[in-house]
Amino acid sequence: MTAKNITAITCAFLFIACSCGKTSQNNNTTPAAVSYEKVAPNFSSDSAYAYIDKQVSFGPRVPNTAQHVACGDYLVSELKRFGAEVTEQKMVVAAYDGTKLNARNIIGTYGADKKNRVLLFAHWDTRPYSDHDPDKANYNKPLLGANDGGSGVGVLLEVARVLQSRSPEIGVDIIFFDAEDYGVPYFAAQQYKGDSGKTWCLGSRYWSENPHIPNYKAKFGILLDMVGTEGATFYREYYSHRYARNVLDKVWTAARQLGHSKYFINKEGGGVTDDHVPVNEIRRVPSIDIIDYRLGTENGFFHSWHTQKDDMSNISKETLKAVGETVLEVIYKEM
Ligand code: AHN
Ligand code: ZN
Repeated sequence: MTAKNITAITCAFLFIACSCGKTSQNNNTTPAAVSYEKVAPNFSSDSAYAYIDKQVSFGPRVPNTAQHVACGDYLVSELKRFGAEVTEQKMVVAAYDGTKLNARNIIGTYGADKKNRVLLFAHWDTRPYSDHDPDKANYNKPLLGANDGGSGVGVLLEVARVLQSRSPEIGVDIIFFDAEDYGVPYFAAQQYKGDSGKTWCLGSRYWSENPHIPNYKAKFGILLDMVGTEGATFYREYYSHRYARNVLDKVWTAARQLGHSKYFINKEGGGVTDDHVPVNEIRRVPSIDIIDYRLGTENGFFHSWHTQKDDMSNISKETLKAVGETVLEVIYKEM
């Protein structure tokens, strides 16, 4: 290689490195251009909030309980009410400790005949353990999951309502995955170390291996997980970056244009074992995780994560709106 070539490559590299740094700085500090005109219909955060409240009113939604069945039925009826074609995928999956979980993925389809599709997903089950509660006596208690289990579904139900009001160009599939949050409890981690990552996300893993439509494909996917608390911060999560960098760019750009850069931070975050991992690795739909990640906290998540306090008092309509508007904008711009 000639010296000139090396210089050219070095310059190109420096240019890329510098422009990346500059872009991320701008995205965090520049307010949305005043001239930006939203293309999507309005997202009602009051409605999204009400759908979360309703889920929480059933109590914890742990597989193999009556509350779980009742809430699942409610989600099916809501998707139908909003005009989706609904598929229920019932399955039995084995938890880390051998418990057989009666689980159900709930799928709502819009524009079934359209080839270009986007997949939106969230988990709807709640954790049987409050294993990060400050009080040890609560470790074996199930939690309400307003944020963890309720919020992503609440936002997507409101997205469903909007989809019915005006069809976007592309087809949309909304999947509520079950049995995401039955992973090895923190207090038993010693016993089960090794493949503990595979004990989470059982519903999405099942669907990725057995999609409701043979060989199901979508252009891209967006997972919403813990999207409801005040002061939520969404970083560019590691697996999302690895498998679906352009989707991160698309979503973070829409958020910036809408003035939501306070929530959508244009910086890399850590990796989270979540439902987008099997969807990326098994189903091969390039998917990102919009997940509230807190830098500098002990476990990386919001203060009530996996505690008895994950209740409605944490849910902020402003945060729901930022997420819902951003997702809708991406959907209505897609061809
Ligand atoms: C783990 O803690 C391994 N994954 C986080 C995924 C999760 C749990 N999302 C909600 N609850
Ligand atoms: Zn959880």
